[in-house]
Amino acid sequence: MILTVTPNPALDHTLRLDEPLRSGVVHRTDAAQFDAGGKGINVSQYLRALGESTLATGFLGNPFGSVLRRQLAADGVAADFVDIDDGTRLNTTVLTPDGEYKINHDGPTVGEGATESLLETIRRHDPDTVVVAGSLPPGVDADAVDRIAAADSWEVAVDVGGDVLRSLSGEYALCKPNREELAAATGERLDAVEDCAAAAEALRARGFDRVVASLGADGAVMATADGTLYAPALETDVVDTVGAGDALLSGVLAALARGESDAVALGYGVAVAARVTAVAGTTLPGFGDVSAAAESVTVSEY
Ligand code: TA6
Repeated sequence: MILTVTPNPALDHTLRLDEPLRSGVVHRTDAAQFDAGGKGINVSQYLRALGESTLATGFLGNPFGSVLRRQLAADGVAADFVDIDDGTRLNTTVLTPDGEYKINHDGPTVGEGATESLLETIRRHDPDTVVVAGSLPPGVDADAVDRIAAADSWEVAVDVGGDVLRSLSGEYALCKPNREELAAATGERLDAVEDCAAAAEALRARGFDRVVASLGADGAVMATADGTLYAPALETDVVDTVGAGDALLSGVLAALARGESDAVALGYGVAVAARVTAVAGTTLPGFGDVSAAAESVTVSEY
């Protein structure tokens, strides 16, 4: 079972406009949706849709926390969150003809003792793998992530900000930075894929068995003890990129959990991500033939 920890969940509000954003103008739209969000929650949503056993936990505060609980229950995603006094945040994405605008709130302050409650919750569910994904809210720092990693024999995968990645000191099965997070974690300027591949290998040497870097339209790389792999992005009509990195991580973890090789896992993750970018927000796409799509991804040694 893959348990996801979302320290800073969000209610994702996605709006679509037919015109560019302009200051001083009241834009109107009827294209708006609300999704339970936050990276770990998205990973559990995708893992469940891919047929993997998963449970979502983290910190939730009302009023939006109850909206997320209702939505996850309606989606059939097993969840067991730790209640906090402050309110869960709202993240907003505005889709316009000239681009995608994302505004992510810092999130609620998480009080003392909440991390211990979270560890008790994780232990109660006895997971094989724990995924800590997304930003850390005020009151939760890299030490808390290291405590989760060291608390038991479960494997830990992380998808956290570059500044947090740089501060981790534990041993991790996998991390999944995007290009910006990889640059922040390594202090390198990263443009070309080969720079990202080298940076992923450098980061791997700092306590991560695998570093999977999501590179958007440039695809993804995976640095492992046996070398670095590259997979190009699958051609798709991109609606928005919300959840793409979470989908890549979900596909890689699902394939590894089934005993697949690193190369097969990377190709599968890229195929899952392509499905997610073809729908708005973190709406669940169809994953029926994603295995066939994954076979069309050419994974090569970098
Ligand atoms: O990757 C998509 C997403 O998880 C959205 O659900 C949105 O809430 C955002 O990313 C949260 O990321 P953050 O880094 O702010 O925790």
